[in-house]
Amino acid sequence: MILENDFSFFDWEYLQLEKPTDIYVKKLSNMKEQFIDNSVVLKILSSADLVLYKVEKFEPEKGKGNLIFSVTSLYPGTVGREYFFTQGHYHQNDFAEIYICLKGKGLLLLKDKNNEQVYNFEKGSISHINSNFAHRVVNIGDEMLKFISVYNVDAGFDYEKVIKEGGFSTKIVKSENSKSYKIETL
Ligand code: PAN
Ligand code: ZN
Repeated sequence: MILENDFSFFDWEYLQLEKPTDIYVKKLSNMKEQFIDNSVVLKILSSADLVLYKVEKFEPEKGKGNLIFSVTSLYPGTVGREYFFTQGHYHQNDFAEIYICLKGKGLLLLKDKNNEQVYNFEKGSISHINSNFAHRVVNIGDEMLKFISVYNVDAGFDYEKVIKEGGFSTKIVKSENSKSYKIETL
């Protein structure tokens, strides 16, 4: 049976989910340890906190086998030389995920215990993220980057496992002339 609650509406002009079941933001203060330069983080936080991204979710039903549709809006900007990114996580359970980029220019970082990979992720990109990989998106453009994700309600978020492994060692920073990005590995 299809219920009224199973429907939502996505505004393609404003790339916005109407009537989300949940909205949250992640700020610099929530992700302090993730950035390379702690002194820059502390300096920014001493005057103001920064919203790095907003997540809107449409999660009609919690029961087993159901899906979540979510839209992430990742602001453009840098902390020191380092571009804004989503925190990144493994899934707690063995579920893959689809990411679809609606707008902007970014990179998708995937990691497991031993390896990290970097992929272009920009308007039109579709990525099927295997359940074994932690995933992070970096905004390397000068406009908001927006992407849809679709995943199982039981996928779960394991941020701790990424931290225990020492975090993502791939860092995306501004190049010396500030005109493009470069990839550094810690
Ligand atoms: C996404 C992410 C979202 C925010 O919906 O949760 O982009 O990123 P973090 O969760 O890493 O802060 C997803 O991957 N869900 O599984
Ligand atoms: Zn995920």
